Amino acid sequence: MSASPTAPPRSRAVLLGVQLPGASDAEHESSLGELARLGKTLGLEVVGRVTQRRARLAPAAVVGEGKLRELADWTGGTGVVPIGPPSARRRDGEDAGEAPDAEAPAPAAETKPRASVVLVDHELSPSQARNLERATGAEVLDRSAVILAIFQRHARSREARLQVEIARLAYWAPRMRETGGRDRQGGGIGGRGAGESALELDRRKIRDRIAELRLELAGIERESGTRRRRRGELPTVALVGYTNAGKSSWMRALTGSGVRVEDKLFATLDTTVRALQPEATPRILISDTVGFIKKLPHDLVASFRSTLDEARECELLVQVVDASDPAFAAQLEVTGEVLASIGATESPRLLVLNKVDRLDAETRARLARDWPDALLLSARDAADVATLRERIVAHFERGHVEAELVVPYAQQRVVAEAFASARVLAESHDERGTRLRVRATPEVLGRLREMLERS
Ligand SMILES: Nc1nc2c(ncn2[C@@H]2O[C@H](COP(=O)(O)OP(=O)(O)OP(=O)(O)O)[C@@H](O)[C@H]2O)c(=O)[nH]1
Ligand SMILES: [Mg+2]
Repeated sequence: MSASPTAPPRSRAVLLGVQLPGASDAEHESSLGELARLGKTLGLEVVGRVTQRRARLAPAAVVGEGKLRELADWTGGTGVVPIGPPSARRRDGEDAGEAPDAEAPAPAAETKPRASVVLVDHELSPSQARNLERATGAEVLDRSAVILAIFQRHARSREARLQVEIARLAYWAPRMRETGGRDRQGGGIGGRGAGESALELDRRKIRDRIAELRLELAGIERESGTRRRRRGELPTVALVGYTNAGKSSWMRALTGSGVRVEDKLFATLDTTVRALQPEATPRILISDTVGFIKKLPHDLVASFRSTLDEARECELLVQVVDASDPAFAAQLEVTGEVLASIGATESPRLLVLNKVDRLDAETRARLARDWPDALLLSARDAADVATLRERIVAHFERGHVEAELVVPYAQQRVVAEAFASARVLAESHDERGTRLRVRATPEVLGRLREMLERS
């Protein structure tokens, strides 16, 4: 995989994870794997990992003293927290439930590539982050910081950039004093140094800046709200799901649009809306938007609220999940939680177990048994694309009824109207006029009949 063009070249990272009592080995493994992918998406080369089973995160520096030294071995730091709040001076033995880790010892220091970044699979308090930075001499990023940095790099539109900037300032404001001892203007992966650095501003200024950005964002949101209302009559389908599930691939397949598809996390940040192709009557709009991930930073969800309005205000949610990912059930849960948190619980949902082309027949059969209401599909299969299109069209035609209309030749306006607002199943001509077999809502049929009677 090539590094993203904006990433500093060849920065190396080491992962730090604690396996807490509630987490199974598989969950722990999949969470670290995801963190590694997030790191790669940022252009980092993940060279190692340090993990520990603990009853809880160590309050001072996440892991115990021994593990901290192992971590510092990767980064070239001292492995000890020099000075800090009282909690930093606690001895390791006081932390309940620490068990020795059975993993093989790390390779000798001379043969190891040095890492300049530590990615931590947990939310860190500002002092934990500072302690880890002091002990490792490396830049320390927790999950939220990594996700924010990816969003910052992938944001394209003015709206997405404003949303990310607000979330980023809100995240870094309480952390700037705590981590401000080292100067890495412009050099940091987490984005503290880039552009208008949070370090340069005090907290009050940050609050002012956030207020200013919110105001600007509100202006843009009013416009997009207007845009949504203007197309309000047309039924809309929102593609939602975990990041990298294949939403944009389905967007391309269903609408023929050239949206970005990448084997990257958070490739899409901006909402795209296009008509379903071949067109249905009336037209059906499909929207593709930002993906979800576990532990999505709160500030980010809050600032992407208007982007996520598409998911709240649609008539049908198509929830896409990567069925070839062993952790897909957990991803479905996360998607459900985020949808609930933004209030998108009313729209009917269609579940697509995607990427089934990667599965063997046996696994497919098992999934079909376990998920009887889901569609097992591949965005790469033309027949599957036709299937989903039909299901979407059928969803909107549920309340539709079939009828026959005879339109005298003097009233061809009604024929045009029928083609615009109903699905025309058959058309023939005889001495009385144009004979149409149509499917439409009772309201549309009523309107067409009224037009015929009026003349
Ligand atoms: N084999 C296979 N790969 C797929 C399928 N659908 C998508 N992919 C691949 O999965 C990766 C992610 O696809 P995207 O469509 O960008 O996923 P997304 O859900 O839009 O991801 P984000 O925008 O990053 O949240 C790409 O490499 C796609 O080519 C599928 O049905 N089969
Ligand atoms: Mg996408």
